[in-house]
Amino acid sequence: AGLLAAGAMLLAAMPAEVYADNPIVQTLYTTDPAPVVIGDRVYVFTGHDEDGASYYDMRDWRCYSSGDMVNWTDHGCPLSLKTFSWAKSDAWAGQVVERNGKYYYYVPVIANQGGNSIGVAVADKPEGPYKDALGHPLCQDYGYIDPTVFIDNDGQAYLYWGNPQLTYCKLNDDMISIKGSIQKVNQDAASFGYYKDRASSYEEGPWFYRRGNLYYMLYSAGGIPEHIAYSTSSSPTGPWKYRGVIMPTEGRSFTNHCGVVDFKGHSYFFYHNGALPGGSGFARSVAVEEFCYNPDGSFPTIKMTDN
Ligand code: FUB
Repeated sequence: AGLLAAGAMLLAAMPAEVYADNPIVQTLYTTDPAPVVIGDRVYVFTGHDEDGASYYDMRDWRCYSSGDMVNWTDHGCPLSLKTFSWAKSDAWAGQVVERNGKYYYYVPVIANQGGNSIGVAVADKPEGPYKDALGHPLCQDYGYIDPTVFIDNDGQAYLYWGNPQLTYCKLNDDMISIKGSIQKVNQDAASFGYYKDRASSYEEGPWFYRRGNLYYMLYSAGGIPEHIAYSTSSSPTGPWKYRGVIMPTEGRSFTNHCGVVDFKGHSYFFYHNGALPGGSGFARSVAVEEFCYNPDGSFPTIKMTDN
């Protein structure tokens, strides 16, 4: 594997003082980070904006890992549109989860015949290569993008996704079939906030996980430009309660997209912006900030690095 694809990130001894050489990948434009801890490393799966694009031009996904949040290994391209014979474009925001020694990668794409679709690919190693697990979409409908996956303590896996309608299903233990029916989430203001003239601030990019007995739904919010907000629930399927803004709108990308992970006793918030030279809403870069949860489990406000 290539060594140090990304800029070095220096973590200071004092937890409050973090000096990050963001963006963490400085060799190409990366988007939509999905971090996951596997063994003693954190892997970050990303999208990839092609150079020189004036609209979304995204054909493959990328994988990076680190054992210390300082030195990053570039694992290259674990998955691309070519993995799915039935897909033609829009390799957007995906996420990987491990189950029983296999790695499942859920991604949104546009099918050859048109239509937002979620595909699932499987590999024996986190960095792939991944193979299409089904030979067809797991599910398909208007706005079916940005899947986030989480396996609860009782072994039940959940998949959430959607723009502008947050939607979810349970997965069977095989991780490649849907258990029961697909459900739409209630998105009133008490659940997902109110922003300007929008009925709900929820837009896209959900990131679903559990911490203690609290379930978190982080998401891109507020339309264009986006900020990151969150809601919590005592149940994996809601009802959700709006908890506020985590990362305000900033930077040169009109989208943002987050992923959160705890790694070696620290909490990290991954996101994207347009901070590399030439950066824009279609030339984005993944960055990370260390943070501490407040004692009640709420998030602090996190400021992005946009230098
Ligand atoms: O990267 C393409 C799309 O932009 C993602 O699916 C959204 O979350 C937004 O980041």
